[in-house]
Amino acid sequence: AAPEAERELTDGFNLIIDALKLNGLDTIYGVPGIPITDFGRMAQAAGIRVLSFRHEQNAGYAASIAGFLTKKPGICLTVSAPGFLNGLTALAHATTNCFPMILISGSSEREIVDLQQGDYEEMDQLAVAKPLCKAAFRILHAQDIGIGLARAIRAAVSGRPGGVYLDLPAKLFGQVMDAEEGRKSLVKVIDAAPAQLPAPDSVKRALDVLKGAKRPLIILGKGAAYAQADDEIRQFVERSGIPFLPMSMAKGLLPDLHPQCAGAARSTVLKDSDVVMLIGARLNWLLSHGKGKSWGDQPKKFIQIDIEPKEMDSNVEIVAPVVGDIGSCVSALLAGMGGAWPVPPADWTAAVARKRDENVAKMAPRLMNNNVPMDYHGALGVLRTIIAERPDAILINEGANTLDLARGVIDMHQPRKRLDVGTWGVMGIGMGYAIAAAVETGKPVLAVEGDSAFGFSGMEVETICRYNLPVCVVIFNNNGIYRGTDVNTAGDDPATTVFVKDARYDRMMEAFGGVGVNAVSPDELKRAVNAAMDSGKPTLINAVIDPTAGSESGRIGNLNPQSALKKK
Ligand code: OXT
Ligand code: ADP
Ligand code: MG
Repeated sequence: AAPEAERELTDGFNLIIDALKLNGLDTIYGVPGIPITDFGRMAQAAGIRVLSFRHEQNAGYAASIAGFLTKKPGICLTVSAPGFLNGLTALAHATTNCFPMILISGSSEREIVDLQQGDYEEMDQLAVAKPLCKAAFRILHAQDIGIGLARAIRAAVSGRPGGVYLDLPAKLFGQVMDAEEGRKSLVKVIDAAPAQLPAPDSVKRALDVLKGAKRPLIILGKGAAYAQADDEIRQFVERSGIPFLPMSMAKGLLPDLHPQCAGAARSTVLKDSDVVMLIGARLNWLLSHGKGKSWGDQPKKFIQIDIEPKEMDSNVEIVAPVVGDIGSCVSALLAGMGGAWPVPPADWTAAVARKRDENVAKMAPRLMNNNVPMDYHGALGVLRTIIAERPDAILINEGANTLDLARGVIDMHQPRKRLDVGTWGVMGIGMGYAIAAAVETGKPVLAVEGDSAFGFSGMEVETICRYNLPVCVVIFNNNGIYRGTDVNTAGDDPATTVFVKDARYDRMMEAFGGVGVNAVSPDELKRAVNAAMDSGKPTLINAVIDPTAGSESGRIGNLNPQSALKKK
């Protein structure tokens, strides 16, 4: 053995960096501070892209959507206790939405934390994280870094993807070990998300049910978009001839203008279908749990394709569960369809098309209005054209009216181009998603934001300018949450849902060197967005929207509890 002085050494800092790189994890979204500042510097020096945010929640949302877009776990890096907690919302969000992500957080001294002696940023982070994520691990020894990261990667991406917490106590970073042994301790994860083939019986059962349908429907969810089995899904839908309904983030998986798309006939297909095949979509609140008024009174049979067996029968009976990864399941279905597959009855497909065309025709004139101030439809009509002309741009969308109306108006043409509030309907994903979308795909990004929604992550416009990202933010500024017109009749404070009137969000962008534009008409909006998309310069457009135009909670006002004691 070489004498001690000549031995090549490595340490926790370097081993974590090497382990990340070995597994192709080349981007970190985070906020620096004790005990991870030097780690971030060293990672950057070692060629990892380290994007430094203004708040960990936004870095976390960025990591979560990076996971959705790439099928690799998005990495978020935070400091102890408060930084960790700021990132935790995003970790829980990733888990809820089935996005693979790893929240790596520095933590304080175990000995002090466990005796609750009041260390700097003391918190038992592992215990706090555990109920909110898919798995949580702590690494205490440098020689376990390789295995620890391998476990985190597998937990995040295999089976149903989700958020994983990785706890790295401050002391770990400086731990020294022999470099050669260190290299040997690293693990390159082989086949991190192994294919999960469906049982042949389950495939046959599903096809039998589908074949017997008179009014079949396919619902595509964001799990189908995540799976990146775009060709197989398209072939299956087209060979079956069945109308399909995309959930919000599955829009564009097949183009919204596809002749079989039933997005604009949503109520009709939910009510009148007799067999519904779910592909990577859960029967949660967004689908009214598969029962009740929106599903009509016709008896329904559900077929469900999902990688998570426990998802079956979660809300209603699933007569044909197909458990496996979507690529494998859809391929097996295609193989099982054989040469001749009966097209669905023409009266059904014609009825769906009729309803769709009716709704599209009803909306068309509203999209061309040139009202000043703009209403949602006038402004969205312009954005819809811009996305049609730039189908590879990524659309980020949050708000209430701004979300619900944009979802309906803006057709998507390619898979994974629409990223929005997801399963929780959460405000605050906007700027984090925009940053990660630009970084991970290199495509131009258009973020369409309610003025309230934007406020949850607005400070990250500095981050967008700092990294000079091709992001155009359009704020639908209607002076508040849902509508900008509430008044408080009981005192001088403004009503709880309104903001400063006629605020100029565009000036925020100018403060950091980006382009700011105030747009009051659809024409001005169109010019400004096109200029931003052409130049790729960070741009923020304050789109002035009629404060009376929106409705309470957008399309989900029915979820607001009502007081039985009406206003006095
Ligand atoms: O078939 P029918 O006839 O029914 O018609 C349907 C379609 O067929 C048709 N359609 C079309 N017609 C023509 N052409 C086309 N192309 C077309 N496409 C579709 O249109 C109708 C409607 O279709 P849709 O939308 O598909 O169907 P529907 O019935 O709406 O679907 C139901 C749902 C549930 C699937 C759908 O509505 C949905 O996905 N909803 C998601 C809702 C959501 O998640 N909302 C966000 C949360 S709201 C609230 O909680 C907010 N907060 C509180 C808060 C939150 N969220 N988070 C945090 C951290 N803190 C607080 C806040 C603070 S929103 C909010 C801010 C709001 O203010 P902003 O200023 O930001 O925004 P503004 O409202 O703009 O002011
Ligand atoms: P949406 O909100 O679009 O309806 P959900 O998030 O409710 O979609 O559902 C996504 C579903 O997709 C989850 O149940 C998840 O287990 C499943 N899923 C995710 N990835 C895959 C995959 N590769 N193969 C099969 N199912 C998947
Ligand atoms: Mg608003």
